[in-house]
Amino acid sequence: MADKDRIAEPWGTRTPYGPGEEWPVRVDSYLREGVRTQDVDRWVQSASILHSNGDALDIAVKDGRIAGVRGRAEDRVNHGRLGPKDLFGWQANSSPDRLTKPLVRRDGKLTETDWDTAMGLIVQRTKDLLQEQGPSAIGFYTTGQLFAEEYYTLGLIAHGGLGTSHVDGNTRLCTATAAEALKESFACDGQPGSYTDIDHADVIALYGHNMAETQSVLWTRILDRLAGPNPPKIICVDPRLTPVARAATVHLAPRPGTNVALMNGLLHEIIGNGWVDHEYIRAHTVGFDELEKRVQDFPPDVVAQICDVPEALIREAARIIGQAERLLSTVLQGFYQSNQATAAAVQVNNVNIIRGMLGKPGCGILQMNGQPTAQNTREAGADGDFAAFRNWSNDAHVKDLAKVWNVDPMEIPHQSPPTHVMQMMRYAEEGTIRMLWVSGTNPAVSLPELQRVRSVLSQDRLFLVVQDIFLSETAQLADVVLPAATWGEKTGTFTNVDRTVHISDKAVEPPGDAKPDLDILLDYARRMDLRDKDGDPLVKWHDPESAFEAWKECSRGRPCDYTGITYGKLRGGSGIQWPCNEENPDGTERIYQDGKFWSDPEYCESYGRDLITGAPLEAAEYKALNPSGKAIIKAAEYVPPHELPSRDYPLQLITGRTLYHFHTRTKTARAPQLQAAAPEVWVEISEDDAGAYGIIEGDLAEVSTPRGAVEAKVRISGIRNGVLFLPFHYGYWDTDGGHEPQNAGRAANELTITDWDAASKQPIFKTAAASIRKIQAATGPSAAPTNTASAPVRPVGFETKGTNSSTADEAVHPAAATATSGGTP
Ligand SMILES: Nc1nc2c(c(=O)[nH]1)N[C@H]1C(S)=C(S)[C@@H](COP(=O)(O)OP(=O)(O)OC[C@H]3O[C@@H](n4cnc5c(=O)[nH]c(N)nc54)[C@H](O)[C@@H]3O)O[C@H]1N2
Ligand SMILES: Nc1nc2c(c(=O)[nH]1)N[C@H]1C(S)=C(S)[C@@H](COP(=O)(O)OP(=O)(O)OC[C@H]3O[C@@H](n4cnc5c(=O)[nH]c(N)nc54)[C@H](O)[C@@H]3O)O[C@H]1N2
Ligand SMILES: [Mo]
Repeated sequence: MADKDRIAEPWGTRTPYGPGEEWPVRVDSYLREGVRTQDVDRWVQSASILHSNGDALDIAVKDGRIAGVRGRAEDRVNHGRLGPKDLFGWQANSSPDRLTKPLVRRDGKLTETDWDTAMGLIVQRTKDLLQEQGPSAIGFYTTGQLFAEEYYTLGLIAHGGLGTSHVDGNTRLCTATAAEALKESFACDGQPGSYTDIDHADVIALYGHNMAETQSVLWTRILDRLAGPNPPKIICVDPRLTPVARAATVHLAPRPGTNVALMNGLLHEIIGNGWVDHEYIRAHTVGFDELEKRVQDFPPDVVAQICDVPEALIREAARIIGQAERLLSTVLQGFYQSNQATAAAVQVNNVNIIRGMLGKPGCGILQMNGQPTAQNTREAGADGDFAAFRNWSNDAHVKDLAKVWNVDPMEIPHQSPPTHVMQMMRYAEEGTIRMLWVSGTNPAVSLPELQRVRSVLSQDRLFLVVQDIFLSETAQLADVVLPAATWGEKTGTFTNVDRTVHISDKAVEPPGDAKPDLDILLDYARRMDLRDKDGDPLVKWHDPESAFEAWKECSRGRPCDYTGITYGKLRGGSGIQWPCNEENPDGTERIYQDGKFWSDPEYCESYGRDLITGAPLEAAEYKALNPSGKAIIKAAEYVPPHELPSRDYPLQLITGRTLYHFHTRTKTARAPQLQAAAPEVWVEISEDDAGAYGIIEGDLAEVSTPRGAVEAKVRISGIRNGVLFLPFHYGYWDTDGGHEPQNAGRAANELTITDWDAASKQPIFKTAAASIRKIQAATGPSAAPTNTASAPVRPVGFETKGTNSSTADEAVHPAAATATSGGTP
């Protein structure tokens, strides 16, 4: 056992390994001060819920309270490792300001009440609205942070019970483009890559993905390859000098919003140099000719102009990608939340497709998820998708689901496309959505253009229900607040990016009267007396395991087939990758082997869309395009961002994350080690721009866009010229318990625009025109972390490190290959 300050060293000790070898085991653990391993009463199996990686861990329980966590050596995902959020984030569970009782608004004030009163109000309002207006009056806005069982129940209640199509998740802000890009290229959601591809790849390209900070354990796997023999080459596409960029063989730092131009440039070189697998293209794909034509307009010199990236670097990156023997590509928010999100993400798929690099060790695509359970929101249909990747536009699929649910197909709303959250906000603004039930998300901080969002959510005529574990910024605007039990206090399953399903067991009792989200939904269905077509209760399950069994039946025969998984099988060993069924009883490491896809017109989840207009393809159009189930190569033209720099707003603003915080910080700000590492908002600017604006490190600056202004201390970082970066974690809540309205002036989303990608409907959080001006001279450096993308270009007099209480244990098992690599197909 060794001690490590995991705030100063987020990735811990290197355990180098070579291509094709097993990633060594290193078990990380952290116990609350004063608790020793031998004091722990029991360990309860779970996985991390503070990102999409699915780090498996056990929860230590001491005297009925959570006392710490320890990574699971036997799990295929992390081989025992944990990141800083995994190690310290659980402390939020026992925060004294957890919600413990339902609240209802009386005379303008939120007042404690009992469950009967709170649920009675919600049920009465639902019934009144159904009578007055019908299901279109009611909307549900959920999350990527509950469990599969909960989403499946919510999807059934909303779609099959009430019959509303206003159902979406914050996954719209998060992974809508991941799902859409997979639907465009493979006609179905489902991740072609596996984390084990990192063990085999000779080139790993990360597009708009700061993996080092956002899936820190996955990055540890890459760091260990980089420290071993025959390391892979890394390509990084990001306007900031992130830890990924620092480790890269080639770092391309394009102008924000120019991803499609850059991708077309790379494809131009790859195709022009003949680095393509023509045999694979001919046998397994449609659409190559169109791509070849389209990218002709994007030679490196033209792309260099558009993206403001050196021409030689474009050629060099293309050569490395084009000559890779085993290419792993990953994509995240730098593409998904930027201009032309889906079109850009699809071009990454195209690179792997035309190189024939799919379904083989080291050859994968990870269209990443962000949130821990976002995959399940999509699978279960709680984001407007159709359950188990069924196709909304295929009547046979609607009938099939109606059979599973025992309802009339006509009762499942499928005539109009599901409403995405930005549209739901519009309907609420116009007054046609009159009840909105928000669970597990904090839109008053995370949606774009917050001034507008606050005014929509605080209207008198909107009945707002918020189901959360804290009195979040959003909960403060609610008419009814429902206290939820969370991770560690309830049982359920969830699925990470690479299709690995984990179980998370209940370790401790929730505080006060808080209830698991599943129980809240089951209670609502019962009180609403929702029935199937035989007059039996619509929701036929009563606890997590019976919900899981029902979900398995729904998934039978679909790509995300869970029928071979049981709670029993998930306990004790490693997580299991779907599809897992009779054919693949141990799960499936890689899908799309031998050029076989789920894109047959009768089977596929989606017929796809026009990448520029977002218009959906008709069944007949799709059949003509792809009659026999191949991969679809879709070209895209480059269209500049809608909001370009101007005289008043000469810079570009992008927003995103830091390693130490999770989203709106409701959990990480309550973990002292994490909060101390990134205590307040900052803005990143390049050294050249700082000079031009007469700004130095630590100055208080005002950042403005046409929507509003934010005040933040300046960090002079390695960000490219012309671009400003704001972390979006800081809302108007403060760790001292105060809710300071003046803090509204520090939330990045005061500045972001109401605009979204035409195909995925994902909001554009990463391209806005902005200006900056100094408003107060520095008294010291900004508090931004120094060991992440916000690292200063010159020393600022302090370095991010932890205290005694940030020391975690590391047990490296060098040759102890106890880890399993997941199922073989
Ligand atoms: N520490 C931490 N980890 C997390 C989370 C968290 O809040 N904190 N959240 C989780 C969730 S839900 C998500 S979705 C993921 C997100 O994970 P990431 O996508 O890795 O994180 P972001 O910081 O949002 O954005 C990634 C990068 O996009 C770059 N970027 C901005 N605009 C552009 C552009 O136009 N082009 C290109 N190429 N790059 C651009 C930014 O500089 C940034 O470094 O992280 C997950 N993990
Ligand atoms: N400007 C800008 N905005 C962004 C982004 C960006 O990069 N830039 N990224 C976007 C992305 S990718 C995402 S994912 C979103 C995230 O945005 P949000 O979803 O708003 O962020 P969180 O803070 O995770 O909110 C989750 C809420 O659920 C509560 N909660 C936690 N666990 C439970 C539980 O078990 N049950 C219930 N009922 N509640 C629970 C938490 O207390 C919290 O209030 O933000 C988006 N907004
Ligand atoms: Mo996300």
